[in-house]
Amino acid sequence: MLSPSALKQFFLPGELISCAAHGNGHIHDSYDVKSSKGRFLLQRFNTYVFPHPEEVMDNIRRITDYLADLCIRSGEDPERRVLSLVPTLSGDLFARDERGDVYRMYRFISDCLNPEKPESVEDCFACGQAFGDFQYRLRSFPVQSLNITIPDFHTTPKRFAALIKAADSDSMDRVRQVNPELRFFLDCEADYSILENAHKEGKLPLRVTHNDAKINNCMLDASTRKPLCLLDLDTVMPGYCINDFGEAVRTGAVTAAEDARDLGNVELRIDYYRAFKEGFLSGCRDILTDEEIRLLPWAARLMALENGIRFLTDYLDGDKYFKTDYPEHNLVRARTQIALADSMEKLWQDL
Ligand code: GN1
Ligand code: MG
Repeated sequence: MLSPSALKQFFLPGELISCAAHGNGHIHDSYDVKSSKGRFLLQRFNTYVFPHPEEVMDNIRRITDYLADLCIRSGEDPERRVLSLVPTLSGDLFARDERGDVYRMYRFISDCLNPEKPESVEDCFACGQAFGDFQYRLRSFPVQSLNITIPDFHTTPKRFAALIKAADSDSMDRVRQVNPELRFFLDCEADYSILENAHKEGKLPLRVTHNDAKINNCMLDASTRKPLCLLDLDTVMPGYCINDFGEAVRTGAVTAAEDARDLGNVELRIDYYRAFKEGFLSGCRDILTDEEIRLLPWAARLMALENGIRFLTDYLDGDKYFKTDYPEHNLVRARTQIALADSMEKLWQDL
């Protein structure tokens, strides 16, 4: 529930017209705020997932300032190309209400869309290019200066260890329902360290990584469907940039929704995969190493496996992390990721 005092704390231009629930993210609660002077996104920030909002907001402020500055210097419109925060009346980047809940506000970008599913290979190319271009633009940003807002966010072996721990404690008495899924993730264990090992061998650099590169976090221009800007910068941290490619593929190059129940329909679309890859490589220009390019299919497979592991872990823990619409929602999501990882394995030679 949105607290009435939250909105009043922000520097909202114009008179308030309406405020309504918005979007389908798994983490924050979002509200579409309309005023006589424009449209804004108010979010109640999930402090269970991000215990240090000031660090998240500090990363976002520094990244958006840096990107906006690049736009100004190259003659692009920063208001359309970069997310922008609306400060509070006291000039802060987030507010707390009387319950201690945290809120922050963004300006809506006009005449654009963020697809839940691509409509064409051109959409896939555009989204891949947007995530690649993010890499390119931030290639000289001091990556080590970013706050680590969720440690080991994409360290897949640690995600797997958390699953085993949740299964061992079995606090909700759910393990007996998920034996085939646990078996599947146990059988894949050898794969989880592939990116970690490449990093330890010095072949996979840490870069400024978006880390939540779902296709619906990519804004396209509504008329040209060309890339405009990336949304949801909460998890921008040092990481392996190919995970952004992998996450875009996991959410965009697939025939079914993330929580589809009919697993027969869950497949990787190879034409979409190729378009994401071409787009990502073109956006990155020449900055990727040979090893990064070689590991692109692995990143896609690992993002499917890792998200499946995280959904199953949360199911065993009692659905504390991801928002759910019904009791087995996280289990259904985990099964979809297993089906997708399976489909990738069948298509491995083509990837
Ligand atoms: C969460 O809320 P959303 O949809 O942006 C999650 C991602 C997962 C995704 C699965 C901070 O993202 O890591 O991949 O759900 N974000 C966080 O759909 O955990
Ligand atoms: Mg998110």
